[in-house]
Amino acid sequence: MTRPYVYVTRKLPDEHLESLREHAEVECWEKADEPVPRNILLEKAAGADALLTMLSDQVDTELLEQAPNLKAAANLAVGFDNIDVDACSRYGVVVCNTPDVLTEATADLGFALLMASARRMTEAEQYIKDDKWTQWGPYMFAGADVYGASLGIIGMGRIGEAVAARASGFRMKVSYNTRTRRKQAENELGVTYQDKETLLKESDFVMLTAPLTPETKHMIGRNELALMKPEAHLINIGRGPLVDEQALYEALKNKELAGAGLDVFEEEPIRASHPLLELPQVTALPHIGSATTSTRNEMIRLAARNIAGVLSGEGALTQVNGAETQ
Ligand code: 8YV
Repeated sequence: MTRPYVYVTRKLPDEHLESLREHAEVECWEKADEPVPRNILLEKAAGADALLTMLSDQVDTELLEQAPNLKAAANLAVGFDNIDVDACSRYGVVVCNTPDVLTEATADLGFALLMASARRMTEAEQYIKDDKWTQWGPYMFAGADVYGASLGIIGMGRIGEAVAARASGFRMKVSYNTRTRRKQAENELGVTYQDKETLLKESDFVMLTAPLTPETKHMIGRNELALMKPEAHLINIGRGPLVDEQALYEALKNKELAGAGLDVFEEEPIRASHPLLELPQVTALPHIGSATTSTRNEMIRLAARNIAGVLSGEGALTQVNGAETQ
């Protein structure tokens, strides 16, 4: 019997793909830092039993139609908005993600962005690099307090909870808003449920950790930003399209909001000419929420084990779509 064939859409370290090689022939796209071109992805998918994909790869009907043997698409991310999950279910393709292993690293980065935005760290560092630090003034780069401030988390999943746990060490007053109320988090973390409007009005910091769905797209637009305090900061570690960037740009430019810490953007990657980058009160990162070496290693291992599980018939560890695909 021929061994299954798995296509991996980035060059990933061999040692983390071992569990996969036990079950399949594995081929990786030759580059670690550049996405596989769409035509090559389609060509490889046509002969593949499984794909190990990144957020930059679209797994859609066009691909599924041309991939008759495909049994699994394992995304190297907890989010899977690049994958048409319903279509995968219809085509009998198991969709997997990498939850849990990236929770703490992503929450760390969210908190780092919050601190950086509050204390104007990017702006202050640029001041030194531009060789402007020739004097001192009592309000030079005066920012916002983090300790004791209020934090509103929108999207209280695993990452939201991990952010709340960090915030408790800073004695922050944490509220949250999410589709379904999380009583356990309320009891364990001392967080309070608030409707979105109240949360936006009352929070010194608003952190977005929600996934991107048709319902969450532009959940923060002109009206929502107008509810926020002018001294407040918006932190986004979820997905760029949660925020209407044009509205955010205007709110920041008009000083209706103090700052924004953004790890994600509406269309990634952004270029240096992106309008938000001209604003000193924006701290921007290139979507590196889960980028610690050990977390990335774990994510790759989990994605590989998921595919191995599907191919061996044992089942995936972290499957996104329903049991009907098995
Ligand atoms: C990804 C992410 O790791 O997990 C997610 O959903 O956005 C990041 O943690 C990164 O985009 C690589 O796919």
